[in-house]
Amino acid sequence: MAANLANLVNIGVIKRPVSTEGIWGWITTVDHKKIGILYGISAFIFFILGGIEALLMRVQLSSADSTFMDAGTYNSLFTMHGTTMVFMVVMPAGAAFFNFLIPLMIGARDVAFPRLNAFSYWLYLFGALLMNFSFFVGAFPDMGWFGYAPLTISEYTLSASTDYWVLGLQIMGIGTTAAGLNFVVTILNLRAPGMTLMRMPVFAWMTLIISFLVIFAFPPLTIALTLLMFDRFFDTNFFDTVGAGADPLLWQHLFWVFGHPEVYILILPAMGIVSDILPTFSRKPLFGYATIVFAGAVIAFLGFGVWAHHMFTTGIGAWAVAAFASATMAIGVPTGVKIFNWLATLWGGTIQYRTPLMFSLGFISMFMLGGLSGVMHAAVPVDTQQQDTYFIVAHFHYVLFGGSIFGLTAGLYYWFPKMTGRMMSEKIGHLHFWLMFIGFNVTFMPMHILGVLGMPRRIYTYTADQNWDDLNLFVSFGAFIIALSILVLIYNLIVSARSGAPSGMNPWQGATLEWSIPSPPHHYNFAVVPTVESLYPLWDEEANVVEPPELPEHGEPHMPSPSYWPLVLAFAATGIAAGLLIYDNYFWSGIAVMVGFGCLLFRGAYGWVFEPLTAEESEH
Ligand code: HEM
Ligand SMILES: [Cu+2]
Repeated sequence: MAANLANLVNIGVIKRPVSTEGIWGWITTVDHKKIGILYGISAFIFFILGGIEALLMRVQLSSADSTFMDAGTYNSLFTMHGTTMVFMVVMPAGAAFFNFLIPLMIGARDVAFPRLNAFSYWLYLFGALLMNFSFFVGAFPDMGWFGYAPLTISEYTLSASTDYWVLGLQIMGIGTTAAGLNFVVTILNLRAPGMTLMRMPVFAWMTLIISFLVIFAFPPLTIALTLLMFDRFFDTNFFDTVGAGADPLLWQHLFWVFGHPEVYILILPAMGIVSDILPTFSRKPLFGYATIVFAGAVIAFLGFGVWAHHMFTTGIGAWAVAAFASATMAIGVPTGVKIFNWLATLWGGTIQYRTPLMFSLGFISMFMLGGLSGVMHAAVPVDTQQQDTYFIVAHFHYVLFGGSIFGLTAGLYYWFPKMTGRMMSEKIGHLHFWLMFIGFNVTFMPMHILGVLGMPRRIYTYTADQNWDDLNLFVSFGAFIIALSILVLIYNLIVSARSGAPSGMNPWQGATLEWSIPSPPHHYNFAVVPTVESLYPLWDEEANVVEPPELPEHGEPHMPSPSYWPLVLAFAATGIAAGLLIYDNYFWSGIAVMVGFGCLLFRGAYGWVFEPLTAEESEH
């Protein structure tokens, strides 16, 4: 029955593609490694875009009374810079590592739902492109990355800017939620024989925890965005505080119930990466593996109970403030525990200062500073002074850039050989590290002082008599050092991908399963699924060398064929969103576009469901 239907679907329509080569191989891929690389490249391109937005802002702020840009442009730049960095850079960069690594680390051939995985990627890409498309129609979003009410309702938005923001985020959110489900199922069900939960690499643990965070944190955001969509397109009044007397805190609660867990979604991948890198370069097991794992779980759990620390000054009442302040201070404890564990791992180790370790050390030190200023905001009287000043801007860049970006960069240097089969240059890597480390601190350290001097965040200019100009010039200079460091990274990536020294299977003498197979891995990952007996399987082997096992007699393992449907579905979903944008100005055209793409969506879902597991042409 199913086979007949499948044949029906394939008659004369699109057949399940076979080839994994060339550009179509990438577009139709369902291979987790390729999807991971697609995520990585896309995130990197958006990183450059978000970086350019930051540089433009820093040019504007480098002197008092600057007229380089007007206030409206500045609003758009900080909004899109923040939104881009959070949703289009750090999250997908984390996803790049989950995708590439998780099946390799747990000894699986792919994720549980390979087509769903491709679907998540395309939704991310199309959602991000849709939001950025607003630039070309003069409607770049401009109400801040957390979109506070009532700034987002139609009366206070001159153009469709907020529409693009809402719809773009909504599309990306569907993809992220699907990815969260995919990775929970993958990690719980596809581990190799013998790999108990407590034998998983820490990165796999953090991925599992993040996936749960995504599943529970995204629904409040989805709800908030849906209500806002109703306000904007169908004239409801959920967030109209001025005209209709709506509660201004409704949006803030919904957003931060999502938003605080979100910051852990942004930092836990880096914590996982660093926890797996430190043992390799200190040549000893991670200190307190179980503690690090449980601390991660506790952070995630408590992370749902601290959201109102973003709302201390909104008048939520003394008891609420006290409870959220205490919960926020409590969350510092498991975080501190992790830092001690990392330091204890290094203690007494045979330390090799290779580039991945340098970035890991940068991560630990900078993230710690960001964590400390975070605990300062947990003290309510202090926060009341610091709220909306540059002290906050300094704080979150220490955790997001000093933490997430440094940790992710460590991962890039560490696993680049596995992805490409080539080593990255150590010399250029060290140069990159020192430029970025110095540039980062020159940029963001003085922002603490500017904040204490009273400089508010999100202002596009200031007068000379405030005496903020010297420090601001210094800060902007630092931003260009960071930009230089990124150019060095790009150079290193290109040169190393072309002509880096061949890496072999296990260039760093790593201990986890991904290092037991060729670099880059075969499309089926493992010729024979390994059996795992400890947390560091490769360190159990004599003399640290492992041969990839021979292929079994029946030849290469079967892998699912590529598919068009994930792309088609994601494209249709984005098309419907575009229809909604058109509907606002051209009612019937908008309806027509939505119906058209709705049909495509239906067709895509149908094709997806009845697609055979492997293409007819592929040999069985
Ligand atoms: C190239 C280095 C970077 C520079 C020079 C930079 C600079 C800035 C500046 C000037 C602002 C606006 C401050 C204001 O007017 O209030 C800002 C805001 C922000 N940045 Fe960055 N940034 C950088 C990297 C990052 C990274 C890597 C992330 C996150 C991963 C990030 C996340 C944010 C967020 C969330 C905001 C707040 C936006 C808002 O207020 O709505 N930034 N940054
Ligand atoms: Cu928070």
